[in-house]
Amino acid sequence: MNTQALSAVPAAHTDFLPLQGTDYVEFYVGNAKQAAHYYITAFGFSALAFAGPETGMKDKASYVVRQNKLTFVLTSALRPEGPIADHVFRHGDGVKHLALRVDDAANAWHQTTLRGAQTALEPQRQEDENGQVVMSGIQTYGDTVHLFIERKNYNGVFLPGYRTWENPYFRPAQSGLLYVDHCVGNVGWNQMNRWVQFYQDVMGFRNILTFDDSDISTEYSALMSKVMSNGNGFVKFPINEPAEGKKKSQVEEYLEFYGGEGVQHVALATNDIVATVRNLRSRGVEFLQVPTTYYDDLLDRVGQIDEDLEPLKELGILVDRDDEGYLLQLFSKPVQDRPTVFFEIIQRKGAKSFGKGNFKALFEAIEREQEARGNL
Ligand code: TYF
Ligand code: FE
Repeated sequence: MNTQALSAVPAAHTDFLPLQGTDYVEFYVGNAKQAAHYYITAFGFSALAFAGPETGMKDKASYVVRQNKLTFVLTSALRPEGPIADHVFRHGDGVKHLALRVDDAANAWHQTTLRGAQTALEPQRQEDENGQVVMSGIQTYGDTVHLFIERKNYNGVFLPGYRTWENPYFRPAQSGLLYVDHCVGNVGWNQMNRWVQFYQDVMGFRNILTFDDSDISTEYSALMSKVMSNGNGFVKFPINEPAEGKKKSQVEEYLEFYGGEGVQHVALATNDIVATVRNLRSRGVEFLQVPTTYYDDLLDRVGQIDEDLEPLKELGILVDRDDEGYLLQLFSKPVQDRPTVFFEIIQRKGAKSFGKGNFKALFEAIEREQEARGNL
């Protein structure tokens, strides 16, 4: 084939929803002031911005914290009625918005609603002296919403309506967390394929990995999982559904305590997991424990790795290998009293997979926690 013929072939497809990555994750919580303090103190985020009555928002308070490319928003209702109070009453603390950065938020909304998305926010322009932001939103699983954020014409601290927030007397060091690697949703019985279809048809994502019951033994906390990725791979959303097993599925436990479908974990990337986990642990973040026997045959399973085995063992860090490299990961305990949302800390060294080789050890650890809660 000559170049002329090649250039005459129209592009196979263009991405109708180009995403630049995760813009922010917004949690609806019972006490945003204290939750923000936790992410600063325990996770090493920095205070960035605030919105509330003092900035003209009468019904809510939002605290924005940032660490490198990671932005979390902690939002609480100020009154007993309203959508934020209702969300927290039903779900406890949880993720409301997975906000995605786009170049054109009106177009993102048009493209996705055209393909069947339910609207959560019609394209809306917000302005202040720092420029303008366009936002729109669509519903995903449960009460979770994807916001599309267009901020190319904005240079304010976060969004219009927010002002800079910081405490000069309290600036804990960061912990080395860099960006959102992936966000996992737990959906209801037999709902995984419905949501896979949604991400395919409505958002133009592809299914890049599938874990079924042959990967995830029903001996253990049973689930099925499919990983959905957008075109450039910047946004990855695995979807879990419960599976029938010998014991109660961890996904079922989540659905029961969350009061429906929602975000199960957010995976946070680091490029030095030993330092980051050591730091987080010393600041009070609690992680799942695997038995030290996990490390007995680790190097036989994953081969040569750059890290010393001792610190990995001391910190309980898990390792898995795929065709392209390896990854190191560790999972926190749930970060609220309900056994719902938790965090994953992940360092990728070439691997693009999700730690399938750790499922057995991980799910046994989760199962021990479920057992201690009386939910098995
Ligand atoms: O995101 C993933 O797919 C991996 C594996 O409760 C995983 O982190 C799946 C389910 C779960 C914890 C981790
Ligand atoms: Fe994960």
